[in-house]
Amino acid sequence: MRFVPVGIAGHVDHGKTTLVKALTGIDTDRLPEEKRRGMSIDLGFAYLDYPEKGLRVELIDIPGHERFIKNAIAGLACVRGVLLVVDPVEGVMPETVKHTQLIKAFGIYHCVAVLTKADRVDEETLELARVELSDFLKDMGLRAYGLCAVSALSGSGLEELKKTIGEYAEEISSAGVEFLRIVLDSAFNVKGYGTVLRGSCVSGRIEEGDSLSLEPLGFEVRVKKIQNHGVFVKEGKEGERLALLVAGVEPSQVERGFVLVKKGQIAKSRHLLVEVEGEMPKGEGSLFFYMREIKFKRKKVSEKVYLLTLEEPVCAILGDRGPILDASGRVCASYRVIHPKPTVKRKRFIKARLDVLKEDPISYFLSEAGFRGLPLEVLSSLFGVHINPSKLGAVRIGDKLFATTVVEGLKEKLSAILSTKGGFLPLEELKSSLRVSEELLKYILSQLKGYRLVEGYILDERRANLEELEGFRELLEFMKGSIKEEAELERFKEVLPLAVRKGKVHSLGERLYILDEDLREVLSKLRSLGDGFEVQQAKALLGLSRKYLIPLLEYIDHLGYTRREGNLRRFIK
Ligand SMILES: Nc1nc2c(ncn2[C@@H]2O[C@H](COP(=O)(O)OP(=O)(O)O)[C@@H](O)[C@H]2O)c(=O)[nH]1
Ligand SMILES: [Mg+2]
Repeated sequence: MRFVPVGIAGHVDHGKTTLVKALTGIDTDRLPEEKRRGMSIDLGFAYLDYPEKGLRVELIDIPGHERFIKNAIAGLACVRGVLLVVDPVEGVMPETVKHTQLIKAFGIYHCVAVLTKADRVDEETLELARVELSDFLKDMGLRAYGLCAVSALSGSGLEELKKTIGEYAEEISSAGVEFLRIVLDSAFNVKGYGTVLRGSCVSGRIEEGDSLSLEPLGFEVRVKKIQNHGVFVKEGKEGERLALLVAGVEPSQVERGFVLVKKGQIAKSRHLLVEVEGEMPKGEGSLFFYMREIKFKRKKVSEKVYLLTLEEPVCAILGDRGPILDASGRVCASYRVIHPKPTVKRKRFIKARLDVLKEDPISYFLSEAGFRGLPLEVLSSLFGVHINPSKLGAVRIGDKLFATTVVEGLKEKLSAILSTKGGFLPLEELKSSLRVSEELLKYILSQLKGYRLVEGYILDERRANLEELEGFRELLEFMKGSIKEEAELERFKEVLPLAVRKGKVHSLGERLYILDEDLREVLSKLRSLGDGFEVQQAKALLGLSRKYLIPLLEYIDHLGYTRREGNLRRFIK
């Protein structure tokens, strides 16, 4: 079954709640206060089934009174379509206008228009109202899928409206997002069972037993049972109203607008790059991220683009939209996320690449990541879908992606360095001076002809005598584990001085040599004897003859690690 969430918008008392009841039999004014005042305060949820289409329209009734505008915003945050309800006697009213602006702020540019209370007006009034409403929609840039006149009282027009809603919902495409996001609107405790979280599944799917991450808290919660409108189901999916029995959180810890995601899918971020339509608030501002109002600080990047720092992190993806409110709570603009997780926040960097960001965001993300590379799952997280790396035209090294331009640039830089500095360049040194990862450096080297990596050194095959390089490697291999006499190293006499110069081998004097790593091991063994030691102790520990031991200990003195005090040597560094 497909689920399409449709919101019911319109001015207070224009007949939204009555219409939902007439269509579905469900009374969405369930709070005692709503009953007493005869007015919707919070959101109401009902549904309309179209079994022949395999479709359930999830209806979300919102309060029309201006005092509850924030509940109305929350109600429209997760819908994919709208019924815009107008009373033909009153016509378009202030909340009709505000709700229409809100719908657009959330990126919806269509609706089914409904004139209610048709029993109360004559044909002529109805016709006038029809004209007024359709002009209004045209002015607002909202496409009316249909314009129906109904009476909830007499039932006239209801069948036709139901049919129209079904056809409308059928036309509404999926959000095209694979990763799960369930936006929560309430949480409560059911005696004997535990915490129930209710919300709308914006994208993705879940199954019983899934472990989810409750954001922004970061709590892990486990889904024990799933319901859709009071019926147990094994899985939940896009568009569906869900009640989840969960373990891992108390109802009091959950606030409206918290989001459930799968671990490692949509990462949260405190920063968003957004494109804004309308007037940014002069002073303090807030935005609605789905059902949640969050204050932000801003940095202007260009006429319409802002870098926002949110008071609370959100799990956003590219293309998320919503309204922006000023300090008085008035909706004054709308935003569209053009980068859900900017890592480079310098205005100049962003501004220079705005066109790229808008036209080819992947290129932007790759160039933003630069030498660090972009892990594939981070890239996927920005879009909310599994990205296929083979189609990107980027360079893939391990689990990271690099822009081709970044790799080419580095290649040039490295060639230039190597051609001036020649062979025997330590990889470590290059890694830190270029600030690139070993993986990337090795990849580039493998692309450059004439260079090789031997024992942590980059060797220029054209300049260095290859035999010499081999000898270098063999020397290090040969010396492993023991002190060697010069005579033993006869066949390495060409490369020995180089090895000493590079610090790979130490000359102890007395024509004795030791590998750097072996010397370090000797030092750490000696330290195990405590602050100081006698020659006898060192001899027993290292198992060396005096012929080797004395020059070795004197060399260590010479390096400043130890000082001789009579029979004793003390560590001084
Ligand atoms: N005559 C008539 N009254 C209606 C109709 N629909 C709603 N009403 C009345 O209009 C008032 C407001 O309706 P309600 O559904 O609460 O409006 P909402 O604020 O938009 O949810 C109530 O008194 C309803 O009984 C209708 O089709 N015909
Ligand atoms: Mg109502």
